[in-house]
Amino acid sequence: MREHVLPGDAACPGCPIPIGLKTVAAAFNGNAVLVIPACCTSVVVGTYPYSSLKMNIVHTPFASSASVASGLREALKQRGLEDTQVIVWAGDGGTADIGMASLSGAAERNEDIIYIMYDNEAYMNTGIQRSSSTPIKAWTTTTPVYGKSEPKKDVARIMIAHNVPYVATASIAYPQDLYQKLKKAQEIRGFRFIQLHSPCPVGWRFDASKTVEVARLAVETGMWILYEYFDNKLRVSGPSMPVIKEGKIKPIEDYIKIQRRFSNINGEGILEIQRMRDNNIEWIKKLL
Ligand SMILES: Cc1ncc(C[n+]2csc(CCOP(=O)(O)OP(=O)(O)O)c2C)c(N)n1
Ligand code: SF4
Repeated sequence: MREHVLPGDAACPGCPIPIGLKTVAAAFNGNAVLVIPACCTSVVVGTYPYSSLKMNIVHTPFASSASVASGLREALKQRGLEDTQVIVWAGDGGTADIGMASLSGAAERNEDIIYIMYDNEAYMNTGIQRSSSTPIKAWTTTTPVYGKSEPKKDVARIMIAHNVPYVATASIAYPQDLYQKLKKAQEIRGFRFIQLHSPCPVGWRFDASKTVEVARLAVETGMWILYEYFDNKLRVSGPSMPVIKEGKIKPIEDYIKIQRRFSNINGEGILEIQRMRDNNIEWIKKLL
């Protein structure tokens, strides 16, 4: 993977993006075209000929990534390049908000593409603005001081409702799990969606050395649940098994207190987050 993800990129220290990109490059051995709408990754990988990612990249306008990917897929098919994967790599702002219409259209048409939403839960590149994927009570520069009033939009669930062949959630704390999911997605044709939880030290206000720890705590506290959905079945992934199957779950305070974006939260706010987490777990359990 070193051949594809080069050192010396423009990411902030502790950025989750290179971890995700390394795993993608390893899973596809570089045989992919990455479609990237405006986001931190546009800056991290840079533009030709100075790109830090040695893969084919198409930088797209914000709202059109899934449409551009659909067109690329068709063009590659016409040239007999069926094995080259077309992958959208987009942030939560570009996916849950601005790209939602083209994403929904591509999913409904069952386009033969892989869509990866790396979810750092805000618009980081333009200065930590709230997205619809920002969790309830989290601070951003466009939320009240006591945090966001609305709950996180569940894009993976929206994709399941589109009846696409493959939907998964993943985390940068578990690259092997992500790798296996990318390999699974590679075996399947049609629309595939992966939502990758990606804690951002700058926007979430934690020390740059703690990115993987924060990501792991999200899973261990049940705030982020890893699963796959295919053949009309939901399967919980290994790292989330203790939470879902054995009820082994860490208190949400372990996750919340390590990040300063929740520093103005009170007891009622913590209970509200806990209710959301418990509802999510119940939803997963009903589908097992
Ligand atoms: C149509 C349009 N509106 C706004 C922008 C400015 N812009 C560039 S990156 C960005 C934030 C992207 O957020 P997200 O998709 O969550 O990715 P992140 O920056 O967090 O990696 C915005 C608003 C733009 N490039 N194009
Ligand atoms: S703001 Fe966050 S996601 Fe963006 S480059 Fe910096 S660490 Fe990475």
